[in-house]
Amino acid sequence: MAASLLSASTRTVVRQRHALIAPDGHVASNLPGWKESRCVVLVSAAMGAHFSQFLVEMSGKGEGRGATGPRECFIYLVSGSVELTLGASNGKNLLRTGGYVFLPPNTTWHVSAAGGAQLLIFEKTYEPQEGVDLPGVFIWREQEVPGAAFLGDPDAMLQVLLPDRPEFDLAVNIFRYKPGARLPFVETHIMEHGLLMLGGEGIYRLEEQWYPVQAGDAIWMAPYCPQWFAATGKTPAAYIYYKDINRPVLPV
Ligand code: UGY
Ligand code: MN
Repeated sequence: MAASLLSASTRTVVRQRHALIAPDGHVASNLPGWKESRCVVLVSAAMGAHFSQFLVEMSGKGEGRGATGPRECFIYLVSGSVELTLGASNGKNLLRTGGYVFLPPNTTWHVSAAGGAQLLIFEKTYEPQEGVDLPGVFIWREQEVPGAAFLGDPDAMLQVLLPDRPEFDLAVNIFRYKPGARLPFVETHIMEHGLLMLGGEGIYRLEEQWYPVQAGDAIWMAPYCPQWFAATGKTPAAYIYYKDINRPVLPV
C-alpha cells in the first residue's frame, strides 16, 4: 500500500543545540559487534554531541560484543533480559528490565538476549583525572535505587543510578514525574544531556521551542541548552538521562 501524505510529517527536529528524535524516524545502522540486533544511533558526534546514545533492539538470538578501550559505556535494559559476560570470565550476570551495567575503560564485554531485549546505551571517552582511580564495573537495577524528591518536590522523584564519586565522570539518572509535576525552573547549565522518555508524556522546552514528548522519544541537549519539562498526561511520566559531571571546566 502506498504511504499516505502524512508520511511527510514528523515530530523530529535536529537543531544546532538540541534535537528531538521521535521513533517514526528511526533508521537502523550496522554497528560492529552486534548480531541479530537493530541498532539506532539517537545521539552522536555527527550532531555535535560529546557522547553517543544508542537504542538496540535484540532479537531472541541477538548478541553484542565490544571492548571499551579509552571509552566508558552504560547499558540499561529498557525491556527484556540479557546475559552479560565480562572479560575472559565464565561468570554470567543476568540483567532484566531496569537492570544496568557501567563498563569502565579497558573492559571487554558480551551480551546475549535470551528472549529479546531493548537496550539503551550511553558511550563516551573517559576523562582521567590525576590522583583519581579509574572507576570499576558497576552492576545494579533501578528497582533498588531509592528516589529523592527533586529540590523538595515529592511529585518529581530523582533516582541517581551511579555512585557520585570523583572517579565517575558521568551520571545516569531516572526522573519520575506525577501528572502535573514539572521542573521548578528553566535549567541552563554546562552539562550536556542525552535522554530517553521511558513512559508517559509531557512538554519539553528546549531553548525557545516547546515540544510535546512521549515514551520512546529521545532528546539531545547541548551544554547551556535552556531546558524545562512538565508532565502533562494522565499517567506519570519518566525519563532516563545522561549528564557529564565531576571534571574541571578547562580540561587539564
Ligand atoms: O540533572 C539535571 O540537570 C536535570 N534536572 N535536567 C533535566 O531533567 N533536564
Ligand atoms: Mn538538566
